[in-house]
Amino acid sequence: MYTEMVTLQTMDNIFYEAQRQGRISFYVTSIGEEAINIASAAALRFDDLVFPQYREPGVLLWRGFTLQEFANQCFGNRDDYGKGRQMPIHYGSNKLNYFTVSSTIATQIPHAVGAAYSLKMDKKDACVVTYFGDGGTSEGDFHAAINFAAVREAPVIFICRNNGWAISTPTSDQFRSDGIVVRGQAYGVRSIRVDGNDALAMYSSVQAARVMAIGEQRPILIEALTYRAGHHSTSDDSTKYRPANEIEWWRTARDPVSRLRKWIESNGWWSEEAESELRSNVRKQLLHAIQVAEKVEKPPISDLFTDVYDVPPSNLREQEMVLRETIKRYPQEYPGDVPV
Ligand SMILES: Cc1ncc(C[n+]2csc(CCOP(=O)(O)OP(=O)(O)O)c2C)c(N)n1
Ligand SMILES: [Mg+2]
Repeated sequence: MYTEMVTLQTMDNIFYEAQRQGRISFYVTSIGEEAINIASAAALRFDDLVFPQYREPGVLLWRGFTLQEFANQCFGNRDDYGKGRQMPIHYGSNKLNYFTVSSTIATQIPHAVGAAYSLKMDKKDACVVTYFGDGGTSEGDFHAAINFAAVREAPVIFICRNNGWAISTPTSDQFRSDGIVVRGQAYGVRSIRVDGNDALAMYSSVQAARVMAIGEQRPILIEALTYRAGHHSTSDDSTKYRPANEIEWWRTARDPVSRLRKWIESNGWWSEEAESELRSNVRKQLLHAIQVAEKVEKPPISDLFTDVYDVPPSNLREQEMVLRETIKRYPQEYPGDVPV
């Protein structure tokens, strides 16, 4: 768990820098939420289906998505499973039971509950896990989904990352309830509140939740208390709406990565040398992945028009024709690395 938390932290730093250098268009970090990401993933089984928001790439990392696969998606190259049709960080993997990230807040929650209900009907020994932020619980989708799960007793674990902010909106401007845990209880869903910056607590709460969700065939909510220690995304500067010393305190005194490190060190399982070797290895692998991803050709223009309709309708065919003619007429206005 510790090495994956460090990998996630390093990936965030390197991809964030790559965005700042103009090499990718957008990025979202999970800084401060590494324990929620990795420890929850570690407590699940591979057959459990994951419906993420966007600040949980660590779950995918834990399941074996390679750094090269992350880089391919962020660079939107030919090897990206989404064929470059989504913004960076919208990862997905059929193979790893990880549904593709959808930024439209909370839409994954009803999908997750529906999938959990289908697992129940099929009597599968697995559950569904869905992640969302505190902001996600301000959407109608959250309420409809959790009520459906409660009534139909669907084996789903709702993991809310209460990180205090929905972009620049603090939780005090979103709700007057005592966080999220009471919302689960109000819908008749057993609910746990946990310190999201404590990897061991996170692990044991998700492990217990999984046993209940599958064994008792019912939903359960986990509210993981944390703090979004990075900006919301690369389009945001959070020092405009919150004090820099507050961010600094969470990044240092409350950092979940160094907290777990202290514990493994005190058990004699880790050392300064192991730490620097790990960090330099991961850094090297990431820089290599970025260099490779950058050189891979972009998906062809024709991919823009596939995968929605079995037979493309006439208006779509017309759009493709117009696009191709326009590119031919103004070739200098279009990126040269996209095969036409
Ligand atoms: C339906 C919808 N409304 C608004 C947005 C714009 N938006 C993107 S992220 C976000 C905040 C979400 O906050 P939260 O769920 O707490 O997640 P966090 O970013 O803190 O991890 C908003 C309002 C959106 N993507 N979708
Ligand atoms: Mg939030």
